[in-house]
Amino acid sequence: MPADFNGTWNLVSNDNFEGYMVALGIDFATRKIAKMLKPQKVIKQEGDSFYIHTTSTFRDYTLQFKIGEEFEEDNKGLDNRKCKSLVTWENDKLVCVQTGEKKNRGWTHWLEGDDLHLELRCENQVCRQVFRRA
Ligand code: ECB
Repeated sequence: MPADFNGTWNLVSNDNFEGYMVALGIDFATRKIAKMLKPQKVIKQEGDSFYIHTTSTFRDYTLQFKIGEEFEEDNKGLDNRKCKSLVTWENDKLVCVQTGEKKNRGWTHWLEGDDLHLELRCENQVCRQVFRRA
């Protein structure tokens, strides 16, 4: 049985989001707003199909994918760069590699008790977010 990420999750901590956004080239004004946000994630997982909806008072982002199937990601409303994304299981972690203009770009999700962890990577920056079950 793979890990079950289904549910609604609220951000409780966000370490080095600033560094991650700088690495993505997000402008100062947008970063100032973005780092105040407390996004919520709704995750729907059915077999190998995932729907991850990240919402905030400023911008929303929706991602749908199947494990092991590469897809084009547009990062609309984020940095707006296109990349090729591939999500796979590494034990109970969900690992996404985002191949494109930015080196070492990707993210990893895993569960720890009632918490959902998300590590966001770009170039030499790592942002660590923790979400708690709503
Ligand atoms: C959508 C809420 C955050 C909106 C931030 C707005 C502007 C900042 C621009 C770029 C920063 C880059 C990423 C924002 C961080 C989180 C958004 C979703 C990250 C993501 O790809 O999550 C994955 C894994 O849950 C699903 O897409």
